[in-house]
Amino acid sequence: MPHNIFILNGPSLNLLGVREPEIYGSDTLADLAARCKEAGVKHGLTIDFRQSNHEGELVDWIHEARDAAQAIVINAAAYTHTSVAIHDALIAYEGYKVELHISNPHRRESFRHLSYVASAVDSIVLGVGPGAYEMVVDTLAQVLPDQV
Ligand code: CA2
Repeated sequence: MPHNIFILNGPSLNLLGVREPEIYGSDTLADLAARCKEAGVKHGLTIDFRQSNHEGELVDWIHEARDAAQAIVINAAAYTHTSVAIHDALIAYEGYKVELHISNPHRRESFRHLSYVASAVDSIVLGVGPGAYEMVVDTLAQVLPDQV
């Protein structure tokens, strides 16, 4: 079976490419999903790319990943800075975990400087822009143990 990767996106990321292109770029979330899936095909990884505006739904998906995915990439968006629930769900997930942000929250308002996700993940990618998504898929192809 190929490795499966859940790429989970939090609130308002459905607006990517529609507003604030100076911060988040002009790609839509559908563009990023397509590029991640292409990268997945190249590496023999399956990509399950999702977005929700609801904290509990993100928690449910992290729980689902326990039996369904070898890695989680999560851009929890604003919940990054508020959600103990997402932190706890990630702690309970035993696969490889990556926190991703399109912008660098540390160069922005001080309320973005705290991440409840950071202490629950293996790796963090910040400030690379929208290309971070496919970059992380390429990196996971190297990091995940060889498939049997
Ligand atoms: O840089 C990132 O990826 C963020 O996770 C984006 C979040 C923000 O709350 C984090 O601090 C950093 C915001 C996502 C909202 O996305 C929008 C996209 C286009 C227009 C409006 C919002």
